[in-house]
Amino acid sequence: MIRNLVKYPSRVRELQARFNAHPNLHGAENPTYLKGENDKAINTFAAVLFGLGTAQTLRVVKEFIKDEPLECLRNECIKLHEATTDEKIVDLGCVLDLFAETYMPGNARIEQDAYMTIRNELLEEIGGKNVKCIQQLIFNEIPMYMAKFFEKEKLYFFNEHYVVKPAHTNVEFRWHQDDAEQLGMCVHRESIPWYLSAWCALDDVTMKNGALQFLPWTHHQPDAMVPEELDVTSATAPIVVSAGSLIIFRSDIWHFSAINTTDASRRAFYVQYTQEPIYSSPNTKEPLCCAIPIEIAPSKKKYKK
Ligand SMILES: O=C(O)CCC(=O)C(=O)O
Ligand SMILES: [Fe+2]
Repeated sequence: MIRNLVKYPSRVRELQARFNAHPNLHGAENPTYLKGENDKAINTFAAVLFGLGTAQTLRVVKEFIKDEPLECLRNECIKLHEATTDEKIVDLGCVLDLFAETYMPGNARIEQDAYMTIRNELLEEIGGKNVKCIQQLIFNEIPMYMAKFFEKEKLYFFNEHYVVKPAHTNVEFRWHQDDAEQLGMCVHRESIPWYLSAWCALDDVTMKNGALQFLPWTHHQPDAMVPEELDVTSATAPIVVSAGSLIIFRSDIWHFSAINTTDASRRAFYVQYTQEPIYSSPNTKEPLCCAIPIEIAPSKKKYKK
């Protein structure tokens, strides 16, 4: 089965349904991945693939999340998984979203405390634990690391979800750009600057359980509108990383992930940050998903480029 990206943020979901109905954009065959020079697993130690910034779009950060926060993310993901079935997960495009069924009041979209209050309530409902380290991770550690790629003193939390590929599921994420999927129905899409996703491996990622591949920015094809138009001969090899590693990439970079042929789920936590608030339309100040400001004090830009 070939899956489109099916996230989204509650307000996007309705737009997404229309987007998915578009025959040119949905259910298209995955372009054949031709083996080439770079058809080797990039191992965990290839910490930097490409920089981020102007010509910088993709970076692997080895084992960024460890110990307690990694366990806490896994526990949340387990609770979400237990609250549903593998079949339903596949129907949901492998996305597990704590907020999927929830109406998010305006303040929870723009204020960290209000957001966390709802998040913790939802978590409690499924038997999860309210732990401080996740808030730290989402609103401090990951954004502080990401800040250097934006070159700004402030960034905005946009969205989070888990991506679970259950054991032996024949679901791949066809080649896509996240912004095309998430902003597909925004009339003002052209004016929205690129944003960044941190894809955090919660399990060791192997060649068999759904590793991601990217089309390097050096081979970016701005004219390709749909995957069929994309030449992926220069794609990276599947990126093999250990649990806790981040893959940080820009919203406009093409990527793909393979099926999971193993006996265990392949889980990831996916969190996104924008340079500016993204509103649902040019005439409103309603965030498309969330637009929670995070200040980056210059002194906190502690991670070296
Ligand atoms: O986790 C994966 O396999 C890919 C997820 C992805 O690309 C997405 O959710 O946009
Ligand atoms: Fe994606």
